[in-house]
Amino acid sequence: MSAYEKVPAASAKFPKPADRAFQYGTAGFRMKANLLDSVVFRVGLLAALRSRKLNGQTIGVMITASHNPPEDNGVKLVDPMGEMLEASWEPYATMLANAESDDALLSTYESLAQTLNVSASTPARVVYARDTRASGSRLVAALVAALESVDTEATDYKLLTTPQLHYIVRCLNTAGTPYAYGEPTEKGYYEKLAGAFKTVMEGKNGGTVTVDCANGVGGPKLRELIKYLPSKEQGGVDIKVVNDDVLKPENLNSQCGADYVKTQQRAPPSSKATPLERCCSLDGDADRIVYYFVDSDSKFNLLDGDRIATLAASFLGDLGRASGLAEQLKIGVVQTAYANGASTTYIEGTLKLPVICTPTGVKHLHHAATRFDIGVYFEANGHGTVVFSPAALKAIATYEPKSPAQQHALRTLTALTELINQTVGDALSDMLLVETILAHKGWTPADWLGTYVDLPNRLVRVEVRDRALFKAVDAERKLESPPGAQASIDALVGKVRKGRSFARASGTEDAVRVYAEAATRGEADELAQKVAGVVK
Ligand code: 16G
Ligand code: ZN
Repeated sequence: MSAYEKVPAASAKFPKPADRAFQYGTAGFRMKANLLDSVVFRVGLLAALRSRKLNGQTIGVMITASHNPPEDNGVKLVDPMGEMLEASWEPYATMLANAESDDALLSTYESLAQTLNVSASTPARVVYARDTRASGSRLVAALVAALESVDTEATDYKLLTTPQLHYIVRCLNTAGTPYAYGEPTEKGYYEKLAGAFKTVMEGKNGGTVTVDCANGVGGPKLRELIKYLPSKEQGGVDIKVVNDDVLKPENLNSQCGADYVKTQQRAPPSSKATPLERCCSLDGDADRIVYYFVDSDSKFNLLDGDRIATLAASFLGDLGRASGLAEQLKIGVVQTAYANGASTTYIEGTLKLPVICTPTGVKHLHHAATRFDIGVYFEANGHGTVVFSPAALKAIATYEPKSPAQQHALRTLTALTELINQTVGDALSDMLLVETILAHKGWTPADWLGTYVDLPNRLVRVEVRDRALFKAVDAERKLESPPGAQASIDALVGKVRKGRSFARASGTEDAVRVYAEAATRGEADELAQKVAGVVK
């Protein structure tokens, strides 16, 4: 008799839509919510299997579709240290999701358990949460049915931002160890961030910031966080919360949020910000953030992930030197090919820090960032954070400061290791980081923007017959196939000043994306159009 004999009957309530092929992509499964019940059920089975494989360590399941429209939803797994699911397990998720019948699902599951040498008698522990989408609670029911069918200890954390769930998973798995990450509760998250923020803001004057919450889960969670933060009078920041309506699900990500602002290159139409007022936008699950302001000539200025990365790297570099730890803390920055070339030049030339380029997707950047003592990683779209290596944490914790100035810098550095959510990019934590740095540097957003001048750039989405034909190499900066395409792109790039361009198949949509930058707007636009012509 199978240890998993309850699976087929449970699965029968969440039948797989016929003629559908599912794939665990860059950020899990994501699609129209009405197609997702069977997928969530099967992801639940996989979460239990992964927990058993890892000796009962807690695995997280997040139900969200991030910046996608309200009728979509998605599901992704969180590994024990709060990272994304290990890539070698993604194909198992895909296999389970595509099993055509309840019995096929059982046999796929059993053979996976056998191949992976997973014993059904090992405990399985799973925690889960969801964003504010209307379909979330229905999908949670599918998840719970799966977890019950394979005897899993499960805890419902209800509504959370994606990074809050990542935080909780890490806390649960490190409790009682020397690497304990914090209290595994939502309150613990707020207390950790707020405590660190109070310390880093001591003696500084915070500014005022308007936060667009994309009408998603970030809204209520930011309002909660604010209760723990010092007020502006107490040396904190004045945070104005807008677009935090979660009662009308259709408003989610609609005409607002980080993705809208980044792709439209404009403030949400609802924005009432006056010139030079500092604003930022979160995405629907609050793991992305971009800043922006309108200047006195009504020009819109975006401070995206590249800008946050350069700001953070510059500040951490200052603190490394001021604390006397510069030698022991090798700082590096991780970007993707989408990073503006001017940001890369600024990091290497002005900040004198190394830059690594990786393929798109948080897991690639995160992994590369762990190669530095302090790894700063951001995608241009606002996904990112800073990770500190165990050696860096130890150096920071044990260094004996030689002067009051060193002591002060060390105290700030220590608090930053607590303020920054090191598990994954976290819009709320990133916002407090940016506010801290601006307060320390005494900068306005215009000062921040003035550190370097972005190269004009253009992003084009190209519909192609078969995007699988497009194979990128060299961190997606070059096309290996179709044959000849790269040579044509190189020839076009060579004709414009400061030209750079690449084409890559999207991991989330059926399209190829073309990015181009050049010395002038006209040249960037023309280069993008011509390269789009090559891939069409
Ligand atoms: C996913 C990734 C995001 C990336 C985007 C690229 C995560 C959590 N999310 O949303 O980082 O920027 O895909 O989409 O890794 P694309 O492949 O369609 O350009
Ligand atoms: Zn997101």
